[in-house]
Amino acid sequence: MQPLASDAQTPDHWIPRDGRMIRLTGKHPCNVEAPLSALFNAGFLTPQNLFYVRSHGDTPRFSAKQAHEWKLRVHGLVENEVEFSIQELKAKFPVVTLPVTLVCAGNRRKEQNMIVKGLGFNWGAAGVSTGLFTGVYLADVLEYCKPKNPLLSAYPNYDKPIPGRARHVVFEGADELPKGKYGTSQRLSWALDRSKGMIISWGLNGEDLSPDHGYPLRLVVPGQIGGRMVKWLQRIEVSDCESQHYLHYFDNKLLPTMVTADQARNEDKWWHDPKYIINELNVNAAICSPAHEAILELNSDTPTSEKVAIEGYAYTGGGRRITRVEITLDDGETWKLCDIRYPEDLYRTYPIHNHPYFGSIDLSTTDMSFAWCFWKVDIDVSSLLGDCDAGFVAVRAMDEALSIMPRDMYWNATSMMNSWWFRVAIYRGNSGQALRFEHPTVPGNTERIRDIPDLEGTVLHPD
Ligand SMILES: Nc1nc2c(c(=O)[nH]1)N[C@H]1C(S)=C(S)[C@@H](COP(=O)(O)O)O[C@H]1N2
Ligand SMILES: [Mo]
Repeated sequence: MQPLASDAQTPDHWIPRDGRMIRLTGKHPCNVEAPLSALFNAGFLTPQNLFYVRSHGDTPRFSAKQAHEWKLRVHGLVENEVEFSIQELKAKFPVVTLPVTLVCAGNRRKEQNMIVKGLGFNWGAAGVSTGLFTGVYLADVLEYCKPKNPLLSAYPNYDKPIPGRARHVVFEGADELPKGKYGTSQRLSWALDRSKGMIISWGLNGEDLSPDHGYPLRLVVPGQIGGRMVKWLQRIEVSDCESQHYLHYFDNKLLPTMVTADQARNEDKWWHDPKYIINELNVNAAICSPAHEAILELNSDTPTSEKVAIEGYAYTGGGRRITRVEITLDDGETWKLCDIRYPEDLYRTYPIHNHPYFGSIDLSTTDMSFAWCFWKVDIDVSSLLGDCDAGFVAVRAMDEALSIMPRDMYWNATSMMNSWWFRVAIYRGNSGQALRFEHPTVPGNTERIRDIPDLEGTVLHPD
C-alpha cells in the first residue's frame, strides 16, 4: 500500500492506506469502514488495511526509533510508579494473544440518522473488525504496580471519589485533540480481572499495529466498545475517580431516547450522569450477503427449487456468546433458525503456547467469547417470491444473557449502539426474472439508493 493521493493535503499524508475504504468524515480525520462485502469476504480476521478506523484527530507519527524508546507511564494511586518500554513489557510479563472484535459504538448509525439526524456521522454496518491482538495482560501490569488502598466497587456514589482510594484506571493516548488528549477509564475491579482479557497490545495479526490502529501501543478491552481501547497509549493512572478527559464525558454515551440532539448539545447534565456510559457491547447482527444491490437472476424453468444463502456476522459484549440467529421474511410473524460458526473456538481446540511472536493463544481455559461469529441460512427463492409478505428479510440475534435485538429502533442523540433488526429490502424487477436486494443504508453521505434503470423494481409489498 501507498499513501493515498486523497490524503496528500492532510496531516496524514504519510500513511499507507487502502483506497477501498469508505470515508465517513470527508478527507480528514480518518474515519473509514470497508465495503461490507470486502470485510465479510476477508473472513474471521480482518487485515489491518480493511480494519475500520476511528480517529478523532491527526494520526500521531512515531518512527521505529521512537517506538523503541516508547515509555508507558503507570502512576497515581500505586505503590510502584513505573515507566515501561515495550521491550520491558515483553520481558517482564507473559505474552498473550487474543482474538478480539472491535466495534465502534456508532456502528449502523446511519440507520438512525436517516430517521432523525443525531450528533454523529454516518457509519454503515462495517464499523466492526476482528484481529489477533498480542500484548500483556493489564491485570499483570497493575499487580506489579500495586494499586494503593483499592476499593473494588464503583458504587454507591460512582461520581463522588473517596480521596486516596484506588477505584478507577485511567488511560491516555498521545494524540493531541482540540479539547485535550484522548483518554477514558475502566473500573479497577474490571481492570484487575484477567478473565476480562484487557491487554496492552503492540501486535495485530502478527505485525506491528499500523499508525491508524495505534502504533506502537494500545489498550484492548475485549467485549467493550472500541472507544474504550485507547490508541497510542502513553499513560495509565490509577485514580480515585473516573477519567476526566473531555471525550470520556462527551462521547460514547447512550442518552435516553427523549433527549433530542439539541438538548444533548446544550445540556451538560446528560453527559455527566454515570448511568449513561457505554462500556460493554450489545447484541447485534447484520446481513452481509446478499450485498447491497445484489441481483439474483431467476431461472425461469425451475424458480421454485432454487436456494439463496443469507449470511452475515453477529457479536455481543462482555465475553458473552451469541446463542441464536434468526431471520424472518414476514416482518416477525415467523422465524427461521440460522447455522452459526464460531471461528474463535479453533483457539480452544488447538491452543498455541510459547509461540515466538504470539506467546500463548489459548481459549481452552476460558468460556469468554470476545469475537464475532458468522451465521448462514439457505432459503427457497420461492419463499421470496410468494410468501415474502414484508418485502424484506430481517435478522435478529440473541446472546447467552438472552438479550435479543429489538424490532424497534432505540433512537438516541448520539445514534449509538443501534441494534434493531437488520432489514434488507427485496425488489422484484418488472420482468419478474430477477430480484434485487437493498441494504438499509449506504455508508457515508452518499445517496441511499442509486437508480438501476433496467431494474426499477416494484417493491413486492411496500410498507
Ligand atoms: N488515542 C485515541 N484512541 C482511540 C480513539 C482516538 O481517537 N484516539 N478513538 C477510539 C474509538 S471511538 C474507537 S471506535 C477505536 C477505534 O479503533 P481503530 O481505529 O483501531 O479501529 O479507537 C478508540 N481509541
Ligand atoms: Mo468509536
